[in-house]
Amino acid sequence: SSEIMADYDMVLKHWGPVEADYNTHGNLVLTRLFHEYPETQKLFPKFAGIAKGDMAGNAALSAHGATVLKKLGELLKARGNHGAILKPLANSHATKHKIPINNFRLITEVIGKVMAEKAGLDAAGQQALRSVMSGIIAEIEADYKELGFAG
Ligand code: CUP
Repeated sequence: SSEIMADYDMVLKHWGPVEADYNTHGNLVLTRLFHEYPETQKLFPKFAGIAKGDMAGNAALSAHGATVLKKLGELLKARGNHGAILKPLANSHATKHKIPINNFRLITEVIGKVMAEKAGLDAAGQQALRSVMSGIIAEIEADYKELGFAG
């Protein structure tokens, strides 16, 4: 358990540049997610019609990307003590947005790459992010199962 705390610390050490501009980094994350994994663009009906070339300037995309990164920031800062944050997120993603669980793994990879380029997260830091997210994703998955969402 001190290992996972070191992982939280390593990622949090590079969070400053991200939280200094959630909109810009959020847009970068979702634009890249939709370019690298085009099927993910269909998950959110309000984004399905945005042309690839228009993503960088799309305010709705920036706003949702900011939301995603703010949630991740809250989870990181809670350092595992995140039941009250994660449960409602998992519930809404199962019952309202219906986001299959693998998409959380895909967005984790993209966040790692964006943080590498914009916040200096190195290979060990990206591995730390994967470790932190793997625990969080396992909790989301357990919730999905309880709710009967195949995910
Ligand atoms: O909120 C929201 O919107 C979410 C966020 C999160 C959750 C959990 C964890 C972390 C974060 N989201 Cu949205 C998510 C996602 C998306 O958008 C996409 C893809 C995947 C995931």
